[in-house]
Amino acid sequence: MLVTRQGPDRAYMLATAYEFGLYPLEGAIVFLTHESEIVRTDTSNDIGEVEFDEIVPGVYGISGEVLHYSSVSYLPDSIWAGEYITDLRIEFRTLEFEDDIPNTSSPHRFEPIHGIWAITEDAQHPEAHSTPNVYKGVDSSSNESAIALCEPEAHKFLIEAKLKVEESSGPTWQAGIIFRYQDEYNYCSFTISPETTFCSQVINGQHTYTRIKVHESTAGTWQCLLVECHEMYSMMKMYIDDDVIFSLTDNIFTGGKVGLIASDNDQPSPVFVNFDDVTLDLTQPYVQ
Ligand SMILES: [Ca+2]
Ligand SMILES: [Ca+2]
Repeated sequence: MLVTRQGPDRAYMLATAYEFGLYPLEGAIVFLTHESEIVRTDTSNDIGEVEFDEIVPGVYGISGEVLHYSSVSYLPDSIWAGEYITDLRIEFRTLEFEDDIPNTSSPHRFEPIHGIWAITEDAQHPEAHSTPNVYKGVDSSSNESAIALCEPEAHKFLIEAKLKVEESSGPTWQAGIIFRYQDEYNYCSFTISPETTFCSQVINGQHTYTRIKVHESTAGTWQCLLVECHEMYSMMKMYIDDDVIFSLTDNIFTGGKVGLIASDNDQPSPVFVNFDDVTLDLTQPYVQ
């Protein structure tokens, strides 16, 4: 990128927009703000870069927006005369499904594997999720679960998803996050059900609960599930609404895809699950 020569009384900033903490993101609109007013705007190029030159020293905030992702903003900070900033990261990590085509089964970065998936509307509880669009998974199959996978391969990662099981679902529902997905016969999952939460392994098609905990979940209520997998691919923590539910070491698979699951546990009672605000970071966790 061509760098304009700066006067000593001005500053320069090069920032890079990232998707999932890892992939440079083109087309992000980045704003430089001063006292809540937008003073400069640039759109990220094909390597995710935005550039602001000849900046008058002062206190500036930075915010960004791009198709499919939650907007981001960073607290105002001082930019000094003569300062030359090149390492600023603008992180887009949360998919809101608001910019996806209604009824599509494959919203940005997602692909359904089993079950029926579609972008639909659920405008209720606007305080709990980005409205109106959700990514709905339906399982009414007697021998498989509804699964949708997120596109990139994940080794160390953080994935968070909000979900609401619809009250019309049968009583045997299970819903949550899958990870380390190799194929439909080999993966791990973290799921909730009406009275219990589970950490599971499916190996060569054999399903085993590796952790079980009593935890009530109510259909019709939004909850937030999070799985993080630490360095060395083996330390895992799982959370519901910020409470640690499971903490374990498990090196059964060293990588794999992450995704969403809705299941009726092979009962003749369909399950409908609305997922929203899926956050993925492939550079996490930074700590521990
Ligand atoms: Ca949404
Ligand atoms: Ca099923």
